[in-house]
Amino acid sequence: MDIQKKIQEQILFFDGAMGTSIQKKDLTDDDFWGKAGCNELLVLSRPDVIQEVHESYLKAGCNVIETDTFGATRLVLGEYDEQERTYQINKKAVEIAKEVALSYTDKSIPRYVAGSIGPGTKLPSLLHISYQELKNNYYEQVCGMLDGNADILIIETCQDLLQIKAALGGAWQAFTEKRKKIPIMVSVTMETTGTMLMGSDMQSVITTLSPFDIVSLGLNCATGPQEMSEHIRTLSKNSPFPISCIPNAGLPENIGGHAHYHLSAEDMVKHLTPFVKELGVSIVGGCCGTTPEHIAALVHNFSGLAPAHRNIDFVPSVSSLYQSVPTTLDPRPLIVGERTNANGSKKFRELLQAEDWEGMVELAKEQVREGAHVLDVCVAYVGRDEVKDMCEYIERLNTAITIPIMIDSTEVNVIEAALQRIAGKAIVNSVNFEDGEERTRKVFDLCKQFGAAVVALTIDEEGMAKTAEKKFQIAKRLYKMWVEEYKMPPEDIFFDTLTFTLGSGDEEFRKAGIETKEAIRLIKEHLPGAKTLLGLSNISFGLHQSIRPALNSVFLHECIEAGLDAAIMNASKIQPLNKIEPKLRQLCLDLIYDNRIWEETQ
Ligand code: THG
Repeated sequence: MDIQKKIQEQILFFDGAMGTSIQKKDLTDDDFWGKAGCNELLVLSRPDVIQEVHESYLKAGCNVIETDTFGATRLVLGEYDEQERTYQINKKAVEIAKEVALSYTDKSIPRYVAGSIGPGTKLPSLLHISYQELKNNYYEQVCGMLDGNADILIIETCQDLLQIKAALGGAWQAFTEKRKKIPIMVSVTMETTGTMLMGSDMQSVITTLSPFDIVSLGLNCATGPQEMSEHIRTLSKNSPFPISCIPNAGLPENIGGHAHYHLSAEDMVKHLTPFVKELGVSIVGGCCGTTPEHIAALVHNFSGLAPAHRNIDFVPSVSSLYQSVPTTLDPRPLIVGERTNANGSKKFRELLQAEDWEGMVELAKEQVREGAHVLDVCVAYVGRDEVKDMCEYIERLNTAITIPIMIDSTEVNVIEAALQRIAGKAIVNSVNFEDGEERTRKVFDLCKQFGAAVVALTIDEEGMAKTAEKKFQIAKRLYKMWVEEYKMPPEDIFFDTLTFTLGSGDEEFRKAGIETKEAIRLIKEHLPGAKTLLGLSNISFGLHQSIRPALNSVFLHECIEAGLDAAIMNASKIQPLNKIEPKLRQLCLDLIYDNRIWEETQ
């Protein structure tokens, strides 16, 4: 039976602990070829032991056994000087598991082998390792697993969202090269602090992983089921994916220098029952300290059950490493801070020239305090290396800033370098059809690979669209490519219906505001799910500083009425309408709507 179909219909049972089961076997140094602690080496040195562990869980009735490959990456094996066996260990581990699983497969109990992919020992968000090197590690591991014929992959015990993206990237590279795709599960570890080790809360996990093609999202390790309760509740309510729950047999207690796990099989059943019967958890199993007895008890109590129905309220959002932010806020708009832009802020430009990275981080933080929900980041500056500057800055912002990042660059390689350093779900600003479809495809490829949202400008081969209808037609073309060709979520594309300034006085541009506003309305009406965004200050370029904030504020209000979701702006300069002098406010409206009463009466 197709494993994905199985998850929809029945509870799927994973096995219990591998590591703690191995510990109980009292193996000698020789069993590990002198590399005690390198559990993955047993696949080669003592395959019979690994086989026994698998068999004990299959006898307990589980459907899925996990391979003994948790630390089988070049990097971790390298700590035992066994890196050259990486591919071999992964392939062999799957083969061992497959052979045992097949011998236990019959029509009544389907059995599968999941390639276990652990977090490794280095965190990319802490700059211990680069995204690319980590991705290469996972690529090699997954190649071995695919050649061993694994049924599914589980990226588990995840501590850093960026590490998950590297694992997904490595897996897809292997799928592409081997022309073979298998389902991927992701399972994160929530510490007793209530977040992942890197500080991500459950909602940021959901948001960051939501664009990816994974079959389930859940929790394993660190704690017992009780401590997972709030997180499971959050997943149940908000996650678009089936939920897995693979807890330890309780919180580990240190007894005589050894970790001890105290939850009995009955305790485990008791705590997991509401997860399955009320919250719709559909995949269960055990992590550290669990035994075949624990798994047998789960199977005994939950088999034949259909997962409980969930009323999922998925809120389209973007995320930093720490927090998720809905992209349609109430009240609108989503404020995208504009001051971390080398073209748009003199102060930022000077800090960049002085390479005062801490000062630049401080400017970012200032905008958070001023009320920005997302940060637009542009470091393009003539005579400087944009890739290098983007890397320096993003590496700092990733852990220093609590709000999501919008990467503002026209260069594909700059966008890629930034995405490799952002743990959360970012927004890429921007794409358009000015140079045809090829460049847009390059950026969409990156968005797909990193699970990023995108800003799409209403510019095509003929230039920047001036009328509402033309802006809408270009948006429709971009939407089709994003949604139909790239199968990306419609709520992850933001259309920027770019306005020309009303400050030029040119006859040609007097209706620029009206056209932009009307285009927003058309997009919100006809392109389901799509978001809209504006670089607000464009409307008042060239006008005197005494009127710019007022015109920006009035125009923002008008566009929000038409359905605008987000604005790149200076949060500290926006004025509430009732604080703008009525005469000035009317002047702004007349300017926006091209009411020529001033000309006529003067
Ligand atoms: N759409 C999208 N992205 C964009 C824009 C857009 N990115 C860049 C820009 N436009 C938005 N960012 C800014 C940043 C600053 C200003 C305007 C837009 C600005 N700065 C002051 C000025 O020029 O007078 C200077 C302030 C200072 O030096 O401190 O107005 O439209 N998708």
